[in-house]
Amino acid sequence: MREAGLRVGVDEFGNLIGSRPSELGSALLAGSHLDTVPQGGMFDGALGVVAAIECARVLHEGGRSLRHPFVAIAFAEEEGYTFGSGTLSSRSLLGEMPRDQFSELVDRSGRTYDEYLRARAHGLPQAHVPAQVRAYIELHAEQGPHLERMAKQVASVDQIVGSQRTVVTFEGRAAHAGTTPMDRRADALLGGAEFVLAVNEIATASNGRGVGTVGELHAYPGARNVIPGKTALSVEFRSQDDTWLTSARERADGAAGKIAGRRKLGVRVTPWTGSLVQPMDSGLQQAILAAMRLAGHDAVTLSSWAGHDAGILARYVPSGMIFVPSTGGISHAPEEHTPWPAVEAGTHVLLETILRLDATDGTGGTLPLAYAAR
Ligand code: HGY
Ligand code: MN
Ligand code: MN
Repeated sequence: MREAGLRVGVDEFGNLIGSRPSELGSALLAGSHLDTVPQGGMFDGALGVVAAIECARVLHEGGRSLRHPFVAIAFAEEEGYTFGSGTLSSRSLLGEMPRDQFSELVDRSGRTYDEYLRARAHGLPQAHVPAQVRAYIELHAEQGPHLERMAKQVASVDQIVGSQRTVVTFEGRAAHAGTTPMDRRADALLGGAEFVLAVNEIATASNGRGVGTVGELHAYPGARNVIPGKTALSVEFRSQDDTWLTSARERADGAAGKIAGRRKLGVRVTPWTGSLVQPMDSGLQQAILAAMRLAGHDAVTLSSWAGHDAGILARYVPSGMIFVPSTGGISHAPEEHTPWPAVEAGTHVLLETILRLDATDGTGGTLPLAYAAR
């Protein structure tokens, strides 16, 4: 970031910020997230961060100044793997994760989010994201098969998928795996296994309107010779249709209750959380499509089935996304890859979009920053 002419700092939520001042009030933000999932690939998130820095470098080395301040940002905890809460750093930044809950979010080692943030010793100056923002643009891998199948290198995003998430816990009775007859068991893992299939059935029956996943399933106490007394499952549904999400959630609640009743298990469903389908700013979509045409690409628009920080910022300031293909549609896996020509094409379109937005005076928006230290 420094070589690209940016002043570097980290904010209190761990977001890495590279700033380039200018005379106008509202800033142009570009970036993505630096964290990933276990055994993830090297494009999800990181590509958008590096592309934003590359745009700053090209402007810096070309001696090209912008009317708007430019900020390259790397959000810290978008995947939500550490504390089980996605887009955590951007939601903390915007006050959507209340500070009084920081000590309730606990990582696998038992350390709270609060302790984690206090312990950060990056040795970099404190920085803040500016409140007045002209636009936020995120370049990201599509993470699906469409662009590759269409043989296109770049697309504008029209909306980001809605989601509903919860944790379902079945409770039975831990007992000896050898001495307990089959008809005297309250095996919580059987309830969990049946529920995994119920989630899959709800989503499969939607004929593409929605998807459903149980990504984590823990059996307790988790020993070869103990009948699980408890199982906890992560459940998530996603859809471009908010109505379907509500019905999927209701059907999952019903299935959990039925399975527990039939198997004489206890069941708890933690309050569902999630977000509505989030449209991208139409003005930004037009700017991205114009930049694509200028760079010689067909105007292609896709919806995102992945969540992004752009989906959070879009609630407050004009936000847009640029997609590049994922080879084989694979992501959240070590094989994740985007062909280099598409990386270049996406970064070029990002730069063209930044220049286009810089030349015009849009309304922009104000981020409700939740910084403590001013
Ligand atoms: O889960 C997602 O869609 C994103 O990768 N965090
Ligand atoms: Mn991801
Ligand atoms: Mn991502």
